[in-house]
Amino acid sequence: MHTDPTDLPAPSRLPSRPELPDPLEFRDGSPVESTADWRDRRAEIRQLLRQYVYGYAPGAPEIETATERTPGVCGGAATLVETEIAFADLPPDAPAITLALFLPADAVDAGRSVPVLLGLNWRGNHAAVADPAVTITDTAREHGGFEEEAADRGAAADYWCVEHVLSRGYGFATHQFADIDPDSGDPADGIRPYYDDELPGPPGTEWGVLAAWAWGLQRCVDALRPMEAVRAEEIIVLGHSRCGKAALLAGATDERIGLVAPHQSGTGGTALDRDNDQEGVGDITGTFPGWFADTYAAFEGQVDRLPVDSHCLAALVAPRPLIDTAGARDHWTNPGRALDAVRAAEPVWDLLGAEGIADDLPLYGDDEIADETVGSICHYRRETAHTLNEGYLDAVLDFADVHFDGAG
Ligand code: GTR
Repeated sequence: MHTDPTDLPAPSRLPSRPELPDPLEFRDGSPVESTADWRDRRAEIRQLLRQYVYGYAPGAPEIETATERTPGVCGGAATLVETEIAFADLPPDAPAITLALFLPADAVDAGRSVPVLLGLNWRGNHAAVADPAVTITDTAREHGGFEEEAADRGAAADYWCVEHVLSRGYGFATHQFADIDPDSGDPADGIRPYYDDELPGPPGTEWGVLAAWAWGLQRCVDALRPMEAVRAEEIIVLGHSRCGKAALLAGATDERIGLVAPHQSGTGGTALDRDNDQEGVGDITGTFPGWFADTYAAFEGQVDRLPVDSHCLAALVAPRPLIDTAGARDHWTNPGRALDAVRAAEPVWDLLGAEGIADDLPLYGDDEIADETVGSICHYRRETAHTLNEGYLDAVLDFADVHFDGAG
């Protein structure tokens, strides 16, 4: 089901289809009727998303890791494992990832492995907790809005709630997105230029920043999975806003990721492009021209020509669990069209024999997230604007408790 990318039509030559493309129908109109068919349709959707939305990314390079372990972090609640992830095929001065993994101390003491929440951060790993053991990287000093150490350490503590996550029996892993791409608007910055020659598509389909971040998250998965302290099948990828878009793309295109949790991811994330009266294709590609493949901007004013929409991206997660979280007052991310997307993706879970939506969605506020209330798909809202907090993290972890054996 891989078409030569040069054989795919330019956006203006794609047929207009105002209704959502059916994830269970091939481009040629034939139906997807079996798991084997879905493998082919999945590959087709993946390629269409690459070609017309996010751009083609390179394959997985060999990684080189160097790890440092510090027990007794966060007042004794955590062991910190910092891993430098470099790419064997790139020169030594090329971008590298500094991944901070916080493990619950009691699990480490008992020799127990844990599920891990993995997310991109904006300001640097040291902003996630106030403990001085966390390295302040050069990237953070250069790109994290760094001002002074005392104010910066733990500046995002109420956002990530790391100690709370650990108290629930989960590890927390994070790296700053600027390690891979600083989001400066200059395509010459970050990792992308190093792989220019390896991308399979025609001009205009090269990976954008979101695809680069997603690829970087997948390299973190490469590094985390072999770690004894990490349950390799129970890595959750979570991200907020632009990082939520990257998290969804990473989780959708990497079946090693055990659970996918885009948060307030909006356009380019879970929110559909069709009938989206909030952030449109023209808005997002105008403000952030580097985030997507160049082809995507051509759909401004003609989203009906997109052969995929965000429900197709969500469907690639199936049959794995997906929780989409949204702020009821976060209008720009269009929670309504995100909910429509997960609903429209559900038939893929059904086809694969997994329960999709169990109860009525959305779940809201203190609604219980438990075996009886959720299947493999959840859409959950809180009464907030654009932010991440403990309430959302608890929803994700409650959902993970349902799907992972004996977490917590
Ligand atoms: C907004 C953008 C959104 C979202 C957000 C963010 O300005 O329009 O798509 O990505 O930024 O990442 O903060």
